[in-house]
Amino acid sequence: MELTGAQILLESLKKEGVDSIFGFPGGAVIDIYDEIPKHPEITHYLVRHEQGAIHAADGYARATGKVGVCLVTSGPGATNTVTGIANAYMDSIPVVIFTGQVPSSLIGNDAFQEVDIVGITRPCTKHNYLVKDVEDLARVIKEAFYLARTGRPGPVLVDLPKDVAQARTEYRYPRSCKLRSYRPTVEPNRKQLSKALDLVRAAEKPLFYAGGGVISSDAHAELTWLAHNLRIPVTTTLMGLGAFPGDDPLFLGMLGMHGTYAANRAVQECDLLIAVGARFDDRVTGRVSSFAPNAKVVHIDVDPTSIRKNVSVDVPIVADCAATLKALKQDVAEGLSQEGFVRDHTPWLERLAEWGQRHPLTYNGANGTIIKPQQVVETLYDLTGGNAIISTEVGQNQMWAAQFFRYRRPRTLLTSGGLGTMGFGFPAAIGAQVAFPGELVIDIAGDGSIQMNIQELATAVCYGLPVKIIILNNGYLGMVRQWQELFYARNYCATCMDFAPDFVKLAEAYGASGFRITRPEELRPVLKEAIELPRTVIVDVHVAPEENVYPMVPAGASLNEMLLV
Ligand SMILES: Cc1ncc(C[n+]2csc(CCOP(=O)(O)OP(=O)(O)O)c2C)c(N)n1
Repeated sequence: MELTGAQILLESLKKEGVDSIFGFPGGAVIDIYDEIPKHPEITHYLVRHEQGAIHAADGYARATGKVGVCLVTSGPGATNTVTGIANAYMDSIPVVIFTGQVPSSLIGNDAFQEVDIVGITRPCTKHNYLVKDVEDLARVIKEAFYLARTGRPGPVLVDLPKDVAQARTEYRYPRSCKLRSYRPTVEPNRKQLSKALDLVRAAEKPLFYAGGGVISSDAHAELTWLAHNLRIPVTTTLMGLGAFPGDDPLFLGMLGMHGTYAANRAVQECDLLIAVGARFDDRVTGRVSSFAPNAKVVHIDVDPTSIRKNVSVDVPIVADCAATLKALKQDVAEGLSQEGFVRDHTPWLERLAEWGQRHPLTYNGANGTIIKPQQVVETLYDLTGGNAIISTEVGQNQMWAAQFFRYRRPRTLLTSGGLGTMGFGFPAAIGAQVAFPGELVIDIAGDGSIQMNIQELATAVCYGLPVKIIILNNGYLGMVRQWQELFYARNYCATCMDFAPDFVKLAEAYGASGFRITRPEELRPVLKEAIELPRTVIVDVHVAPEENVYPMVPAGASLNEMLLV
């Protein structure tokens, strides 16, 4: 049967198992919107700004492991998604973005709402397409989903001119993709694997350094098994939180700029660093020349270009993290029956425990009149027992959410790691809540960041999504203020948010519920009430204005040059 491009799109989404689309309409996509109501198996969520749509699709993908889908119109609709596309790209999140385009005959004519979105997003998509012929559409959609979810996942954009959406052709959805130049390596090379195993067996002070790749490849169970059976401690990146149980005695906490003392010391002292699905970015390494100075480095990553990009590696393994750790697990399981298969790591583990006890994550406690932001996160952890999906904005709120909440399961922390996008957390929480209506989803926010996509309150309320926004309101763009305090002689230029809306009234104006907390004794009961309320809620918590995030490795310093509380 012949279908239009718009019908082909919807049919293909159905074939891909898509149940939710986050989008915003316009002239160039009106034919597609005309089809959506005919597909009750797909729910379209109308956001209030296209940046909200892409972050919601991204949050949906992070929380589920499935591909998130976003649909916007041409021109400003498309450009409004660019930050979110770059955000997904930096964190390797699978999303497919459909953008409308002006009719083919007008492309390049300076037409109304025309923009070269394929050109604009070339550096921040894994791949992108301009569909010129309706005959290509089904194949392109198949490829887009395949590319987004395989290898190193990432965003793929499909630009659809209006005439292509209207044109008709015979519909047949391809069963598989034939992409000659794209063949991600999944299985590890046996020789490299056995070299890595030799290093593991010889190491006295080994350390796992796990990144977001462990989560995206579903390798957490293997990582946990290996760490437990080999007695190797684990540190993770921000993106890797949840890849290993946050309450496990072998877990050292996050490493890097705001990492724990024990994790950073461990990196500097270890004799073997096994990096899994991590990319050695500068927030993790500090000064690269003095990063892990005593360690042999094994690097497991599906993306060959990320290996040796920032640090030198002794044993590179280009493969899927889960496949590699599975293979390693098999070898280790056979070996463990032999006496002395690996060295005894007890002295190393004792040393790490001592470091952890000497400098735990801490803060100068509340004095009875002022609420500490860390205390808010701790209380949330306590009240939820850790059973929540947490998203964050960017800044101090993000670091405290990383440090003081423990993530026991993968996909329970949704945070903008690579791009550091203020305004990400709330729409991402919406995406996660759409995917998991029964779960508690909390956005830990700053008073600055939350104002960047606050309009999505309408989306949350309209679809009955009971997302909780907990604002750590310090009256500042806190993280920048912290840098100004520490490194720019307290010149607080443009970081004081001396005007903020009344967040309680704002919540109410949108039909959500609002609470304000100003005294420590209110913290627990009000947070509890807010969590239990089955509605969209904002809690505006007034916290110590000039609290800093510690430990802190100053930019460009080495990981053992930490500022402590
Ligand atoms: C879109 C965007 N603009 C600017 C920045 C730079 N930046 C990083 S943290 C930060 C302050 C965030 O303030 P707030 O949301 O109030 O959180 P806090 O640090 O106080 O917890 C800024 C401005 C950013 N990360 N993203």
